[in-house]
Amino acid sequence: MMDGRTALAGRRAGRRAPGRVAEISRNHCKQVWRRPSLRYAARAGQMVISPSHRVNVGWRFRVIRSRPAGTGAEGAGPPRADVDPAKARACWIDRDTVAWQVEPSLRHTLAFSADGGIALRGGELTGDPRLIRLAPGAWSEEQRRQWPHLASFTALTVDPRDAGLVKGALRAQVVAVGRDAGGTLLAATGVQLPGVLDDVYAEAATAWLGPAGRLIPRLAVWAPTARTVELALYAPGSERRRVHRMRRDDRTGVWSVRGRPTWWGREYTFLVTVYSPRHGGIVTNEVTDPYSLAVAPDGVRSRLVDLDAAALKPRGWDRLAKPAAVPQHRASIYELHVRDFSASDATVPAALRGTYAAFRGDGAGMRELRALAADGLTHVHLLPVFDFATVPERAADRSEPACDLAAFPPASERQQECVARTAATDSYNWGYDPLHYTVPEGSYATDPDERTKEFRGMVAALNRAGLRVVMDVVYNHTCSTEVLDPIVPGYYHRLLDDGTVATSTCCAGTAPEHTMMGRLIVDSVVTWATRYKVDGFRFDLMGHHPKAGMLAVRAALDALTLREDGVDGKSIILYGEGWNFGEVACDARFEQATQANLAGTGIGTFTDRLRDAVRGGGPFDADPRVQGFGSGLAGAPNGAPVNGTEEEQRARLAACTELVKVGLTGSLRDYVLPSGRKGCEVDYNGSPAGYTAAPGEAVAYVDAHDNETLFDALAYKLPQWTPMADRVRMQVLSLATVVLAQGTAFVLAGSERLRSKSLDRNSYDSGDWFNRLLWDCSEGNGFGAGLPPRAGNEAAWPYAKPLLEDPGLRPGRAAVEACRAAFGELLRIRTSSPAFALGSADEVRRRLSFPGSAEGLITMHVDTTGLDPRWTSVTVVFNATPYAHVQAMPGLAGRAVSLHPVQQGSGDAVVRGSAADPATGALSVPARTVAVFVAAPETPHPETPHPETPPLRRRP
Ligand SMILES: [Ca+2]
Ligand SMILES: [Ca+2]
Repeated sequence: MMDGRTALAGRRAGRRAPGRVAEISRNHCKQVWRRPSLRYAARAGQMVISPSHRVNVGWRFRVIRSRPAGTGAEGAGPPRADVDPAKARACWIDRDTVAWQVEPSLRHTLAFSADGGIALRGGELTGDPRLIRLAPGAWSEEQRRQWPHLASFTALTVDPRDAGLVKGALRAQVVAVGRDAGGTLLAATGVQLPGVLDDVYAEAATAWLGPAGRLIPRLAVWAPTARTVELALYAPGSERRRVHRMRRDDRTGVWSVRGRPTWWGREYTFLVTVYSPRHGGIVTNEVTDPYSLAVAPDGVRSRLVDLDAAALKPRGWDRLAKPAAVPQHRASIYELHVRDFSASDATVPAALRGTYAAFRGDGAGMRELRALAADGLTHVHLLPVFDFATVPERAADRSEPACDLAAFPPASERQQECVARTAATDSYNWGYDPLHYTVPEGSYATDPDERTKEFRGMVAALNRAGLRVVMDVVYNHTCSTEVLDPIVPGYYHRLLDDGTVATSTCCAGTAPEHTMMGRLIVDSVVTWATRYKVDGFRFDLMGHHPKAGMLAVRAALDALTLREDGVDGKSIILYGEGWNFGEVACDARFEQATQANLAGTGIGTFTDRLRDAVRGGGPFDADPRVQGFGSGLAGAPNGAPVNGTEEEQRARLAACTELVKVGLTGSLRDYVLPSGRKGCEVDYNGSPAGYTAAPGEAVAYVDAHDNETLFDALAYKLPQWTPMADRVRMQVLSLATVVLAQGTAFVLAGSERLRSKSLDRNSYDSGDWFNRLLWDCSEGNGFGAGLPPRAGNEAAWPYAKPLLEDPGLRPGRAAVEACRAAFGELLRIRTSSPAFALGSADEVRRRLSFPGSAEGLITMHVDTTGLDPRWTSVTVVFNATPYAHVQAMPGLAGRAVSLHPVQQGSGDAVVRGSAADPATGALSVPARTVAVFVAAPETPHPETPHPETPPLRRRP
């Protein structure tokens, strides 16, 4: 997930050939290569359940009747290049205007046919269509602003005499036509409709949609282009169904039906009869409800439920007490996958492993989460838990690896071979393949029909553990075009110039810039916030959303109140992937929700800058041994030629050190570093390193679900002979750059215990085995579980094999426990003082400084005068070198400086060896150590605690 390039090489690129994408840059866009990768096993809405049995898993969709009319070039003679009604190169952007790259002097019309009969035969159009006349027009400023990618097209204006035909045309096949004065056909193409639909049916934006009602159920679906929409209501537990007519509202294009109380609990679908460009004719699509609040197993039908029903609520749900709200600049987040959490945990009853219900018990994982909360962790962020396509929802339909995986050697190919055999049908996938945006995933429930109640039980359990809950949401694409598109063909997905669906996100990219897709996102987020009490949202590929859409989400959440809605919407945090690539790059279609564009909004973005500077290199280096600040670049060279000469290494260390400093400020764009450069003037691969307007807009991280875990990255990069104790120290030092940074701190679950995926860089479908999260230290950390899956990792196998075979790289209990303890200390230090949550750019500028340090060291000094009741300053020394250093701090001379009380009580004797000399202010810091020093007021006097200062939290 981690940057434009990561997104590509990571789980998203599907099986397509390499292509080019743009990467963010402030003033220009440069091109970088996309690399193909594998992520989605299930494509095109079909999933192989067994070799002989395929089921539809798309947003339920099948063509019932089809009357193909043969649209497309056919008949005698080669078609002219501009005559191809099967493409859609014209864009009808509002009721008056069509944009088309066409010779303006032609005579233009929109030809439309209610029965979809327009086709090309013998160089002429068939089908006796009706015509809307078009005249050459001019772009208005507003149109240019709204449609920048079309602004070079010819604007054609609908003849006012034909305005009355527009609504009829929108429910028909439409073809844009250009002829010369003699009537010869010179241009013809299909028409993209989203703009005109948003204009003509603008009132739909506030119409009620989806299931509603308490006693009498109502259902409504937006399908403005449909000829008819009917409701198919299924008999309980049966394939028998009754079809009910639905009434169309001509102002909104919404079709609705009032039901009977007996309908509650029943399964339903919509039968949408509509012109489908893809099928070239009128088809009837059976679809699930885009506003589904419940679905049958595997999402094959929607289910009519009232989420207020007692049967869907765990005990105490209505009175659930939330942990205290945490502002984004103080949040610390633990990224967790529902299966990883308990699938390998023997302390959880076998039937509950890998499920939502595992969070309700008292297994090792829950005990650990409570301990982390006590240390200061504030949020658990869950990888996709909305309904996705790639895991069969009934356990009986799944099959798991049949081998004794633990019996194979540590660098064997056998584990990954065995996992691959069942990957398409096992219980595991990250889940970035949305089916139903507003329904919990069913495979995580002990019974898919209990998903709502069990999901809520998980939220309640996490909240009761003192942790708020963030959902990873993936509104930027659907698992295929069989989701949403069959309801309003050509509307919900983003279309490229020729009318094909954009797939830069990996898959069928949605178009949140279209009104009703944008509204669906807002409505879905609000439903999760109010009906499931979710405390935060992480937007996948947020840069593919308009900034305006993200602000609409923020505004909708901000409007939620405890009194009216049961939740305090302002306490809900929002952050995401602000990468800049694909067909939307560089604001090509709208102002994107990218890193730099979101400055000032309070919406956070992941900072790939800090990640790369600490780990070294980037996620796609052909040679994974490139070193960084936290992986040996400072004084522990690994000897790999890829690191360059000693000169080059020193230059890169200086650059990485500067990037880490930018990260520590909360990636502020205007903070002036000791070098004299502002954050935004520091280079990161041609882009500004600093880009936020406030530290809460930065999400600092050194690892996440994408790419190798931090432990695995260090395994590649640290010299192979590095003792395990030193590996732990570099892991802790790397994590400290995140936990002690201004802004949101984000860690992958398990990094506090050296989690390894056996060097797997893309474990989206690597099964439970490679994704194991081991709470029992005696089981190790997952390193040496075999060569990682061939797909996506094979090129790195020559590097991986000798490492996986090396017993020196497999940590024992003491190493895991030491890392976990040190991480807890970092969290407790973070929450011990407002120094680490200054909140605003002004405060950071005023209080935070970087005194000069030796090469390989970063010293961060925070003046907490008047802010912290106990201390007047906090000084952190990150010593990334394998040598002890003395950091001169003349400003601390004569002050009551001491090691932070948490570190004075540390279980790590090395960190306890850090010392301050009060006479000179000199700070002695051992090798590979982060030491934190605090200065007490010179004349101690009683003070009242600052209201914003959280109490020092202690482990239970
Ligand atoms: Ca599912
Ligand atoms: Ca799988």
